[in-house]
Amino acid sequence: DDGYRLWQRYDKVQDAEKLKNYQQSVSELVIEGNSPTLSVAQKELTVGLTGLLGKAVPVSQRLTQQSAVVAGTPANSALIASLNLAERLNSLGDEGYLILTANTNGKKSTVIAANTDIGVLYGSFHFLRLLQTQQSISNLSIASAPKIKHRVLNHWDNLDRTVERGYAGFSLWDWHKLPDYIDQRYIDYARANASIGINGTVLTNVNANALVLTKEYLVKVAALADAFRPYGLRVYLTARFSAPIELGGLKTADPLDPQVQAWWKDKTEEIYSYVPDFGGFLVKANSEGQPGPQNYGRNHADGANMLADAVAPRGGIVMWRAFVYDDKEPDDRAKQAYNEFKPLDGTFRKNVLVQVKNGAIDFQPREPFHPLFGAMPQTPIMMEFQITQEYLGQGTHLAYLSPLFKEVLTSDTYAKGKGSTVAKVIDGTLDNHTLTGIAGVSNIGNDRNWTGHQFGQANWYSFGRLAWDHTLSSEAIADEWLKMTFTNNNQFVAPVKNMMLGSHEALVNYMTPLGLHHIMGWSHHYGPGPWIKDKHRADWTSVYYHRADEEGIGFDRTATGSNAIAQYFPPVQKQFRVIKKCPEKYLLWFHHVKWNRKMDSGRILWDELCHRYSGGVDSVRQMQQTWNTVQGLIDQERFDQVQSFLKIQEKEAKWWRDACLLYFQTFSKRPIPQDLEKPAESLDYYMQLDPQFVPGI
Ligand code: BDP
Repeated sequence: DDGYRLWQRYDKVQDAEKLKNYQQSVSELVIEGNSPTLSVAQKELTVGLTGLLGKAVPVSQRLTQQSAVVAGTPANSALIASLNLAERLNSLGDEGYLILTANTNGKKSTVIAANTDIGVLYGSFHFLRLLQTQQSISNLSIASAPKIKHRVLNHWDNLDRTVERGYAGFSLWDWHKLPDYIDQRYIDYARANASIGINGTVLTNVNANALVLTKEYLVKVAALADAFRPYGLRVYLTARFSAPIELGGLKTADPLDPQVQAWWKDKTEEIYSYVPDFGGFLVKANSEGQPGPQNYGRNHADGANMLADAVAPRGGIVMWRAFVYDDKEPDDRAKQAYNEFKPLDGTFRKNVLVQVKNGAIDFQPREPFHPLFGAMPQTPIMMEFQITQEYLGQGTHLAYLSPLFKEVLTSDTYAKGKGSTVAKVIDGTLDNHTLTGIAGVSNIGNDRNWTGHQFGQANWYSFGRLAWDHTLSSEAIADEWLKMTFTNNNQFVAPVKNMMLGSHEALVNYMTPLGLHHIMGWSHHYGPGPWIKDKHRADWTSVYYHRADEEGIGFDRTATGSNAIAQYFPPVQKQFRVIKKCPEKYLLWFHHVKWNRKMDSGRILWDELCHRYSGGVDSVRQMQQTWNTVQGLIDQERFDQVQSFLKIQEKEAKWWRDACLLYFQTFSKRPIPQDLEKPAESLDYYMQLDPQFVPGI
C-alpha cells in the first residue's frame, strides 16, 4: 500500500458487529436533483459505502425502502423539503449541513441535508467518516458549518514544476499537458480537499511569475478550475506586482497610475472570461525582492486596493501578505510587519484580507503568535500556516503540526480583554468580520503518497479540519486521521496517536528549544547552522537571532533590547516581559539569559539546554520504539517507509543536538552534563557538513 488513497480508504469494515449494523442501516442511496456537485456526492457515497459495507448499495431517484440514505437540498429534493428543516438549515449557511436519522415518508432513513449542493457533498464526506472511524450511525443529529469562510491551500508551485520549499516531488500541475489532459490526480486532489472542507487553492508561488496571467496559461488554469469546481474548490492566482510592465509593456506598475489600474481591470476581466468563479489574488509585495507599491512610494493598502477594485465587480478577494521585511528595520526583523501594517488599519477595501504568518519571523518550529493578530480590528486578518515542513525536518521528519496550529489559535491576544484569542480574530467573531480566511502552505507534490512522508498527510488533513472547526482537538483529529488512514485497531491507534501528539515538541527540543529560532543551515534551511554569520544581511544569519556570548544566550526583545514586545497588548507584554514569568518555551525569544540562570527544573540554563536537546533525541528514539511495536498491524510498505524515515530523523536529531551544543558550548564554556550522551563528532566536523558555510566569511 503506497498511501495514494490518503484518508479516503473505503475498505470493508473489519468489526463484524459494526459491519452488520451498518449493512442494515444502509439499504439504498436516494439523491434527487441533478448537478455536477450532486453527482460527485453520489459517486463518492456509492463508492465509499460499497467499499465499507462490502455490498453494492443501489442508487435510486425514489425512496423505495427502509434504511435509505437520502441526500439533497430542500430546493432540489422533495423528500428533503418534506422534512421541514428550514429552521435548522438556516443557521448553517452556504456550506454547512445536517446529518439526521429521520422519518422520511414513513420510512426510517439517514438524511444528509444542506442549503446547497456543496453542503451536501461536505455532509456526505462526514457521513463516510463516521463509518470509516466506526462510529454509531443509529441516532444521528449532527449539524456542522465552517467557522472560517475562505479555507485555502497556498501552493508555492512554479511554472517549471519545481516547488519552493516542497519536499514531495514536483508540482501536481502538469502545465505542459494542460488544458487537454486532465490527470486523475487533479480529481483526487479535489476530492481530498473537499473531504476536509478546503474550498480554495492558490495554484502558484507567492514569488510570482507573471506568465501565469497570459492567455496561454489562463486556458490551463481554466481547465484546472473546471476539474475542481464540482468539489467546491475555487482557484486563485498569485499576482506579480510588476506584471503591467512585464506583460503589458507599461513603464510603471504604480498602483495609482490610471493606466496601471486599467491594465489590471482588463487582465482581471480576461481571467474571469476563462474562470467565471475565479477567487482572486494572493500577493507578496515588497518582500524578499518581490516588487510592490513601495517601489513607487505607495503603501501596501494602495497596492491591495488597486487589485481589490479590479476583482470586486466579480466578487473576488485579495489576500495581501504581511510577510514583509528588509534591512530598513535595523534592530529587529520581527517588528517590521507590524510597523508597516498597523498604521494602515481601516484603509483597505472591503474585499481585502491581510494574510499574516502565525509568527513574526518565519514558520520556525515554535514562535509566539504574531503581534498583528488583534492589532488591526478594522481589517480582516487571515492566518497563514505552513504545512510544508521547511524548517521542521522537511520531507523526512515526523512532526504532527496540529498542536502547533492549536497553540497559535488558542493564544490570547487580549485585544479586547481576556479571551480575545487568535482564533477569534481570524474567524471574525472578535471584530465582527464576515470576510474571514485561513491559508496553509501546501506540502503536496507528485510523490505517489502526495506528501513525501506518510505522516505529512496528517498535516494537510489537520489543517483542513481546523480550518473548518478550530475548536477540534489535536487528539481528536489524530484519532480520526489514523483510523481512516491506517486502521481502527486500537493497538495501533492508541500508541501511534501518542507518538504523534508528542512529535512536534520533540522536534522543537532537538532543533530550537527554549525559544531559540532561525539557527538553521543557510538558504536550504535543513540542518543546524547556529554558526551562520557575516552574511550581506544580518537578519539572515543565525547569530543575529541567538546572540550567544560568554554571558548568555537569547534575543532581548524587551525595553532593554529591541522592544518588539511593545507590539503586544499590555497583558501579553506582562506575560513575556520579565524573565521570571516568561514561559520557558519562549524564553530565549524574548530574553537574553545568563548561562547560569536557574530554570524551572532547578538546573542552570546551560544544563537545561543540554537536557532539552538530548530529550529531543530521546523522544525520537521513543517514537522509533513505538513504531516498531505496531509492525504487522498495518501494511508492510507504509510501515517500512515510516520506519526508515524515523531512522533518518534520529540521525538528524543527533546532528542538531551535537552541532548546536558544541557550538553554544564555545560561549558557555561549560561541560555537557555527565549523564547525557556526548556528541559523536567535533564542532569542525559539523560546520564542514554545512556546504554553504565557509568559516570566517
Ligand atoms: C520563507 C521561505 C521562502 C518564501 C518566503 C515567503 O524561505 O522561500 O518565499 O518564506 O513566505 O519561509 O514568502
